[in-house]
Amino acid sequence: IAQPAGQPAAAPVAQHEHGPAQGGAQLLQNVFARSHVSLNGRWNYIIDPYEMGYYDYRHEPFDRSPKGPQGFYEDLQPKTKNDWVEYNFDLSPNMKVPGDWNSQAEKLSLYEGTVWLRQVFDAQPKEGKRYFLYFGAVNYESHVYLNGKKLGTHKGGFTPFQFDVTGKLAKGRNFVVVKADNTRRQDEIPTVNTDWWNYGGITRDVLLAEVPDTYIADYKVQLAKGDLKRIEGFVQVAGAQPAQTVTVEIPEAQLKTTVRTDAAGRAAISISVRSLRYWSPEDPKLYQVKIAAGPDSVADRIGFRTIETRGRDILLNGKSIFLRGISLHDENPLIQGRLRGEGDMRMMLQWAKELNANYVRLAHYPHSEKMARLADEMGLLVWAEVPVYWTISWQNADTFRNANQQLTDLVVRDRNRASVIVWSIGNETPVSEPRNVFMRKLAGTARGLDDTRLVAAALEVHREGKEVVVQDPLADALDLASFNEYAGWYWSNAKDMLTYRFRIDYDKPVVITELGADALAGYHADADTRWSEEYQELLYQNQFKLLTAIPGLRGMTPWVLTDFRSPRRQHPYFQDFWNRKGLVSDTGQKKKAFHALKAFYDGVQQQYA
Ligand code: GCB
Repeated sequence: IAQPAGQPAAAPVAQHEHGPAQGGAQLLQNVFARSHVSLNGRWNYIIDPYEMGYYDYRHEPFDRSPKGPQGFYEDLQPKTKNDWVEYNFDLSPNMKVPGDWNSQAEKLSLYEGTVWLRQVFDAQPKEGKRYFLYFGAVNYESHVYLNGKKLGTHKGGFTPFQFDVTGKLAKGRNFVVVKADNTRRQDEIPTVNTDWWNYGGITRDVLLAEVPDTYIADYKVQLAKGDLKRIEGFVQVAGAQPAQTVTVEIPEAQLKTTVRTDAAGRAAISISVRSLRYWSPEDPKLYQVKIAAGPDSVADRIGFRTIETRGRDILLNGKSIFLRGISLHDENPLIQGRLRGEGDMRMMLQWAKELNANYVRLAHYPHSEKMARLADEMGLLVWAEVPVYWTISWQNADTFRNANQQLTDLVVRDRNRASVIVWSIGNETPVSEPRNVFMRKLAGTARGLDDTRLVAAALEVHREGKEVVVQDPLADALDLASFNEYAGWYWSNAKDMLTYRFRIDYDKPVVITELGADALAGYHADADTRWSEEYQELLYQNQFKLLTAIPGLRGMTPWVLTDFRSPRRQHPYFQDFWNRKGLVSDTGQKKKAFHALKAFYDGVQQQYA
């Protein structure tokens, strides 16, 4: 949730289609295509476990009242030999942005708390232009200051936010200071307990974007739900004169429409389609889409496809498909840390391609916008998720607002991506009435913002004797019967699991969101021995036997593409802070189960060809 400085913490729940008026500023659609300067690079940083750069000795924040110059955001330099200043960014170490801090300094590897980061940059602001300071993601809570003045705060480690800095930039030298705090808290999203590394810092791009004073703030250009013959959506103009004539053009498809926005800057668009090459994993065709309004124009690359369910089928462009998927985290197994850029992302998606996957689950939080764009280009369908994971504070209204905002920001950011077919509102959340209410409202938000995709969640199973049962009151609000099941690992074992069978009483496509087993790459034993590659391989083979007996099975994303770091994984030999359920190890070695899954997917592909 982005809050401007000096505003109350509770923002209204945003349900309207063109995105919320965020605390900071409404997100600019497709920011990377705008005129901008990158603020990526080396940022000086100060580790501040006691937050002494934020609070005075009475624990009052410096930035709430004129208390004097001790807040680190002022970036002070002593002017005389007598000046008292107890910090110094220039003399402090630096780290790469984007980049999590844990992987950049030994001291920070297990750190959870506040780090201050500062970047100095040059600007030449022009009259008649608007400027936005954009952050792709900062984990978790950030306070942002420009030239010593607070711009606002933001919560949520994986969604973008921005501040309108028009009129706040100096000609010449400027400095931006970010207080990033990755402390885990029960009432936040995610909560204290997760099975992944709590990487802190500015983990995605930072840039300063320039747009005309009247500008295209947002748009959606997609096929209408279930209609291969109509492109629908909207354009939202903002700034000085929001009432504008807008054109949306797809030159290669010879499509064009001109509409007038209303006083609030909004225009619905509807274009009938003669012929299009529809986007699919086999043919990930992207068209250049040009949008112009008054002094502004922006171009995007957009694919067109429909996605629906009918009974137990998932229809892509009207044809039944099977989701040959794999789950992945936003983490590089080879070089510690979050994925740093397109090269890292391509490596991950290339491994998925080598599995003969047509689908990825980007777990358990929004991955980078670049990842979704890469999936568009490489032809991979995407399940996108928010970190509503395990034991959230279901009854806390602020917690809900936060989850709802993170979901909103994800949907607004990615709703032009053909690859994204599922909005996931959470993972393994324990059934209770407050949870059902919370999650149903999230499902409503996703549908309200985008009615052209599926809404789902990774549910859980329980066992009744030898039956594995999927029964969740939330299922009615979802498009898929999608669930995690760890047959052979957290219950039963790789052999005896075959004595179970599934009972799923929903007339919906069944998609297994997780299954898996830990294996230490290179550890070979018989298939009865846990942690061995042979055990993991047998478990996969027996999973295929169990799962193909489910009539509605239409896809799966086993857990997980690569080994990943987790503080919960304590076995000193087999784990050592690694979750070893990867099909690819932390040295890039493919385990036996990788090949088993690929062989299975090759067979499935034949059936669905
Ligand atoms: C799960 C979670 C996932 C864990 C995985 C595991 O059910 O959704 O985040 O990492 O199990 O390995 O236990």
